[in-house]
Amino acid sequence: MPHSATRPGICRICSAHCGVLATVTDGRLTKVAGDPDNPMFKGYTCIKGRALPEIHNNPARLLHSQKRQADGSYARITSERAMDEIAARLQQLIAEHGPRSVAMYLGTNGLPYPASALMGNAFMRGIESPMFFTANTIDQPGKQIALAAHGHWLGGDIDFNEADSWMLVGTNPLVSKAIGIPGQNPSQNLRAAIDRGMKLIVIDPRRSQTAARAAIHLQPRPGEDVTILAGIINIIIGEQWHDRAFIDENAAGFDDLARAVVGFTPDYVARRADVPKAQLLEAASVFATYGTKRGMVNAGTGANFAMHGNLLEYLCLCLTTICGRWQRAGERVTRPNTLLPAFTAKAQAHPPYEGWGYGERLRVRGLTDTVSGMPTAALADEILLEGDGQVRALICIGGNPMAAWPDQRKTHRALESLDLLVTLDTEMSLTSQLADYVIAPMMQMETPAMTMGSELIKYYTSGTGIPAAYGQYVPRIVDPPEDSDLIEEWLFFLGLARRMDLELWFVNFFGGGGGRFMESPPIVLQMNGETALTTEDLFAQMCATSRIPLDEVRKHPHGKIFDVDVVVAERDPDCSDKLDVGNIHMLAEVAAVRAEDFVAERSDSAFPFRLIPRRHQNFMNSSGTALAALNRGKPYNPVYMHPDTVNALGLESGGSVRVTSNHDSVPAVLEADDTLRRDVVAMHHAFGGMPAEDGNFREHGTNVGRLVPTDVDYDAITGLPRQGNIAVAVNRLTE
Ligand SMILES: Nc1nc2c(c(=O)[nH]1)N[C@H]1C(S)=C(S)[C@@H](COP(=O)(O)OP(=O)(O)OC[C@H]3O[C@@H](n4cnc5c(=O)[nH]c(N)nc54)[C@H](O)[C@@H]3O)O[C@H]1N2
Ligand SMILES: Nc1nc2c(c(=O)[nH]1)N[C@H]1C(S)=C(S)[C@@H](COP(=O)(O)OP(=O)(O)OC[C@H]3O[C@@H](n4cnc5c(=O)[nH]c(N)nc54)[C@H](O)[C@@H]3O)O[C@H]1N2
Ligand code: SF4
Ligand SMILES: [Mo]
Repeated sequence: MPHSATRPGICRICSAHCGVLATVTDGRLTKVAGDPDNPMFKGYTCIKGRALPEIHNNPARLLHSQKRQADGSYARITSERAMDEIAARLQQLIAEHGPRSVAMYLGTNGLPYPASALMGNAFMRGIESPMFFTANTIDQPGKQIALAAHGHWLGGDIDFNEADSWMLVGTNPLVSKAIGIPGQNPSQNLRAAIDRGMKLIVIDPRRSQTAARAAIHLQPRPGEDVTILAGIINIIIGEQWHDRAFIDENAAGFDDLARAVVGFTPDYVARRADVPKAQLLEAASVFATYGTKRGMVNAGTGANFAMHGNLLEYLCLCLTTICGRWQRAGERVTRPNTLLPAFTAKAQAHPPYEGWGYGERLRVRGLTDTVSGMPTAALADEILLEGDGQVRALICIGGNPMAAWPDQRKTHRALESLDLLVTLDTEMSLTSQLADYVIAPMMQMETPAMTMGSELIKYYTSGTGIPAAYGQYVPRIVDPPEDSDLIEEWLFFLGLARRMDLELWFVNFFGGGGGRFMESPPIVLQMNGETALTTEDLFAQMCATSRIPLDEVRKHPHGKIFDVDVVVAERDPDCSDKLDVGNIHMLAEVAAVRAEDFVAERSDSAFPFRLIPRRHQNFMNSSGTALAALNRGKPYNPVYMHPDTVNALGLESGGSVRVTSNHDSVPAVLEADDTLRRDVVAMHHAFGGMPAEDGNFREHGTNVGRLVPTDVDYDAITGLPRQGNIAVAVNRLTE
């Protein structure tokens, strides 16, 4: 008789952190399903979470760490031996070239393992290298830049579940679970909101799954979100729909903002963004005046990638602030923290602070450290550029630069030129195929888990993070496969630190990624010398100041929404702090956008289409694309195009095309999709093989990063290159 047991678990593939039920049969994970007894998720999961058994038991999964041999092949190495060799090599590099020669990159799979990100970051502090990078600066770094320029509202966000209107700009939360609509079953959250009477406004060049359910869907040209938001702010101020009392008490710079947007008249915006003027006016009116006037505005990757991401995020905050859309004194605190510390929410501003231009200077493009972290799009240059400070070793945790970084050819050259590349990855990813060592880690259900990481998402911007005092902790659910040698990632860094005689100390959760602002002081962990630490010990320390003690959360294996009844306090009587809606850098950029010759910018007939990003329901970036359970026989990412355009070009859906930008060109499979504007094409990123393997695009898809240069159109503060609204041509593939 097979022995089977089902227990609660937490899927951490994405930031929703769904509470699930995991079945282990004879030592193998055999089923993951929704947990009807979880009070937050009520049985909800998505296809990715349900594929966790296939993900764990994937035949391509690494069960042993790998070392590259002289002939380029890989052979097993024990994790102990790998740590010995890597520690010795790092020590040598640091002795010869200084600590800056060692860099670390933390990718999206840092999220499932909070101890890993923490220890990786502590390791970098231990060797005194400033070169700690995360995926954040090729994602939406404008969120932290904008918050630094605008300040934070200490009363926190309005609850989506109580709002009457909401505006989403270039985000598709029904798929991404990431922005705007709470990711804990977003479809259900949206249905409940619409049933209650909420009017959702979506700005997206594509009729996304979310846009299809909106009361108002503006379907503009891509890259015009700043134009549209400036236009909406201008309409609201012109109609006197802003919240004068809130602004007088809490915001500075209103008159400057009003002057800056005055040129964005409805006629101008309608013409430039190619949206009906009446619809633009309606969007402004619904957002500002409908119902009880509750609701916020959030932007996602689509809008952030099209240039002016910092300003875009700043205007989202300005629109929210001038309409007074923050939680007020006496109202319930929307995200009160559970495993994070308790804090006092107050109806007042935390003033703006320095967000960029400080700390470590990169040797390229005048970039520096920022509140959003170090500019990852410049890391390949830092590896390739010879001279003092050159990066010679890279440790890559749960990320896939070869799939996800801009300019794949440059990334390839950079990674190949390193003296030492170490990846921590569950498979021989595209990046791992270039590594000297690939460390095989335990995954998801083989490690204890908690929901603190999902709570932390609230610091990325408004609109995300768990909207209740919810928490869950689960111990390890399944043992690692027999005969495997897998290591928890944080123990790898501890192992290196011990060998290198480093003292480790912790100051924050995610280093640069989440910005510098937290309501409560960062947690400082204690390392007790040689004493054996477990993940549970580390979690206990991370939770030492939790609002709800970890021991209490642990008593509720299916997760619990705790009875935390906290309201926003009155502002301090002596508080004179203000939010800033008139930041001079941001308003100068508004003027620069207004001065752009948008007609000339689009008149290059060699590149008649705009390529935009979109997420795939079944994959988390590059993870899972090769798994049959997720790709269902379609392991590639097509280039989606409106059927009328397909016909006009004389092409066929399913045929092969070449997509060309001013930087490079890639082959792809064409797929008709009538949700798009006729002048736009869309692709999922993080697919494709090595640059030399283009011919196999039907097997592994197409790398979008190949079309993206890092040094042509890029953000001067964060280095974020134009990863959306890319001018392209699409032609029949001839060779
Ligand atoms: N053109 C273009 N470029 C983009 C984007 C875009 O939309 N368009 N999006 C950007 C964004 S938002 C982001 S966040 C980045 C993503 O950039 P990355 O985070 O660098 O890329 P991922 O594909 O998420 O990398 C995930 C890696 O983790 C591995 N992995 C899977 N499970 C585990 C695990 O349990 N443990 C460990 N250690 N590893 C695991 C996978 O095999 C894979 O190699 O890409 C950015 N780049
Ligand atoms: N299933 C799944 N979930 C994921 C991920 C995944 O790969 N798969 N990735 C995770 C990661 S790393 C991140 S950062 C988040 C991202 O989360 P989101 O930002 O919500 O990403 P998308 O779902 O791609 O939604 C972006 C939307 O922007 C639209 N868009 C494109 N260009 C423009 C433009 O110029 N202007 C406007 N207004 N809209 C535009 C696209 O059509 C698309 O509908 O998702 C996370 N969740
Ligand atoms: S929504 Fe995210 S956390 Fe939930 S099951 Fe899907 S991938 Fe996992
Ligand atoms: Mo991301």
